[in-house]
Amino acid sequence: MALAPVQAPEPTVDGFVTQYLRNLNNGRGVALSTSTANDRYFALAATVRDYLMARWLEDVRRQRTMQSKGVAYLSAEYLLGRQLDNNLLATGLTDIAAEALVACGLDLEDVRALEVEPGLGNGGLGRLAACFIDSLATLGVPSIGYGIRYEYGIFRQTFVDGQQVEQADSWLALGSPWEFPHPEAAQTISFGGHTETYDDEGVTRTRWEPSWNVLAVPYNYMVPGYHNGRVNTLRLWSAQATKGFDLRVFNAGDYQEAVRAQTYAENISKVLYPEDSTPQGKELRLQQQYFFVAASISDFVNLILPSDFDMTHLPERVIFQLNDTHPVIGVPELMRVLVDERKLEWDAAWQITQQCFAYTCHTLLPEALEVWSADLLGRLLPRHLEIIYRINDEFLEQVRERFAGDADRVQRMSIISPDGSVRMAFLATVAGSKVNGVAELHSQLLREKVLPDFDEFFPGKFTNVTNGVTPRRFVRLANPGLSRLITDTIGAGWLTDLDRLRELEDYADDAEFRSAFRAVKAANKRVLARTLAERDGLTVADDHLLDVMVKRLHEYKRQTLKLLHIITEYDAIASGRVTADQVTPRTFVFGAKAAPGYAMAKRIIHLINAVGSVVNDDPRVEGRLKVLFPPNYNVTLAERVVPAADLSEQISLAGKEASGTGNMKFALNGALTIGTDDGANVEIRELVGDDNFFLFGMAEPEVADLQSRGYHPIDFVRADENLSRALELISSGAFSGGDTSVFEPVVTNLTHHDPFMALADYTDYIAAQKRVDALYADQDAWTRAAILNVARCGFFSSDRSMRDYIDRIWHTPPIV
Ligand code: 26V
Repeated sequence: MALAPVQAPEPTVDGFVTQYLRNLNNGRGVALSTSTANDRYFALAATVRDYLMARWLEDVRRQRTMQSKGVAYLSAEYLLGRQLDNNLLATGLTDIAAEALVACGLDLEDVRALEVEPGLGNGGLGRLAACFIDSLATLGVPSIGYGIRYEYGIFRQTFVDGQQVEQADSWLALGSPWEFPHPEAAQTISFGGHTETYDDEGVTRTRWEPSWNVLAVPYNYMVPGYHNGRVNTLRLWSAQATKGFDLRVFNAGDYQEAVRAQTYAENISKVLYPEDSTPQGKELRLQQQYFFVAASISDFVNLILPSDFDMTHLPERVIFQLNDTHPVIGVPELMRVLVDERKLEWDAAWQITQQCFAYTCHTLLPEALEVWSADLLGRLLPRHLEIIYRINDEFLEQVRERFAGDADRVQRMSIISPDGSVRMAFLATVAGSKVNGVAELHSQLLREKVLPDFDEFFPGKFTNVTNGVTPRRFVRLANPGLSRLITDTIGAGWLTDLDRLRELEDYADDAEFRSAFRAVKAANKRVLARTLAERDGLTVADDHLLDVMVKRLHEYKRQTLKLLHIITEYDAIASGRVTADQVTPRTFVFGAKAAPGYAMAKRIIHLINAVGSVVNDDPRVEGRLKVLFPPNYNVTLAERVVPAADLSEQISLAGKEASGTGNMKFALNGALTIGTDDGANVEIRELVGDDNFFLFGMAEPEVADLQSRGYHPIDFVRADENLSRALELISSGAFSGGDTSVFEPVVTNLTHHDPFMALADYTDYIAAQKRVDALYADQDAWTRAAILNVARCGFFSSDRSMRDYIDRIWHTPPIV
């Protein structure tokens, strides 16, 4: 008999029902009548999987046998969001599934609500990785995503008396129907010990004698392309103790120690670090990084490539894309594999390695660039430290040759800093074939301010790829109403060719289209209102301007500036200078998690909640200003908030936000942006036009100028009475029941040593908000501008980002 792979079930309602009941009975061991909600969700997920399986197996087989080059995306984070809806959409089965469930007496809405999103990322960087793998599958690029299967993802945020309290995110408590574990294919990953040299038929080689090992168990996830029958793989690694290690200790009679060792090993993939942008140099984090990178490189080199593969041809088969510095330890790891294991000459190995890596930088904050102490590296990865030293020695030798006598430059460019630690961004830059920033401004500042010596030394190495977002999740799934309107107006096809949104420009002046567009926005607000009512017991008025700021809480993002605007509006009413009916009715929505150790960020969260309580409860406001702060902002909530928003707040200090990707999601869903000239805001404004964007604040050169002249916040307080009143309200205890101490640190920070100069942009921000009010008063003009935002932001599809990576960095043709 022919051993053909499985066939997909019939894509009909009957076929779906049959397969669904089979999965419920055989997979879950329950009858429909005795099933739990979780059983019904698992069976549905399994059924969708069944439709993807044959394609997946075929694509995996092809990627192993083909001779062409593929991308291995290395990322410590993937902020995936829920999978069910996305996979139904990709397969085109949404309607069939809905009908099939009705036939079973069930409701798709109810069943899909059971899915817990895998929060395996902190914010923009992790969500970007998720958008990229979606686009790679949709474009049909041979690729695999590698990362860590954290047992606990980003913490669940709750508020107690307005203050953030973190809870463990046990997303796997009920299991996940989307993963395929392969314990039999585990890789052994080593740590510690020492190195020694030995004679190998006249050649001196180095051997690493590690002191302990863990197992890296792969879990595979399907990554379906949109309507193209392609399914790529995301492979996340989970740490497990090796048997041998426990046994040795166990035989020595110390059972407790054996169990402790096991726990130690399994800790490696236990929890996602919730800090974004302030690396802490923690040993466990370095273990996580090496763990997943070593497993991934070995997986590709030893398992995906044929066993007799000639490593000198490696660059023709793979490019390892480094998502920030987190996977950069892969550079010395590949060198170790090539030199110590495959016995290549150092120079040949270095040639190969340099072609096999490329590095994306996602920040400009100097404190966010990772460094590892030589001490820690030497203890955990002694061979890698040696390799890094040699890479550095040879590199600095070249620098000395090119710039004889310039000792200063040599020190500036050294991968090893004067205090002896390893600068991972420098290592990535020296090793990578390309280095890219994530928006035009960011890439420019990266070249000019962060790594200018390297830009001079490696002409042509630096490039830009502006970020993007997947329109499948963030337009089609999140905003079905707008999607329908677009398709009815310009036809299908835009979802995989987002530039076609341009065709909507003509309709901005069409009154009928504008009213349909407005109706969609109103419906989305009602959906959000229902979500927030059910989820958090919050009420959203449907006649308010919805003004949204959702992103991680960080001083550089300046949630405080948004707060000062709210307080100023409130103060105008509370002091009797205006009556409530003279302000534009607005609902301010915040979503933000603070890193658990970031005290100032947590205090700002407390302040937002405190201001919310006072403003929301003051009868003089007559409900015309509302502050809502639903806890635990995540991808699932983003999918409700973004389509409902009128105004998108992108107000970071110019030069600090590398790109932002929320800004793109809002613009594509017809919100107008109020923003500084920062990150991708710059490109959004260029595309949508000045009339359709509320620009305010200092541009980056002005920021630099003010910094060099000396920033004196008090000057700005003195110059603007509204600002001094708003600050005084906080100081006076108006939002803390008269207690003047609670928020004093926030005010002191803003007025004395705020590196992000929030007060310098206040006056201009308020002026820009007045322009918002004015335009909003003219609903036709506002809607026109919103439509033009949608029409002109097709550039921000992550499909375009992926094409840019392919053209500028990877040179990996899609397979058709
Ligand atoms: C750094 C660290 C340091 C160690 C602890 C864990 C951790 C986790 C993440 C990071 C990365 C910080 C950089 C980052 O997230 N950058 C954001 O990347 C987005 C995608 O390119 C971009 O849109 C945002 O502007 C940028 O802040």
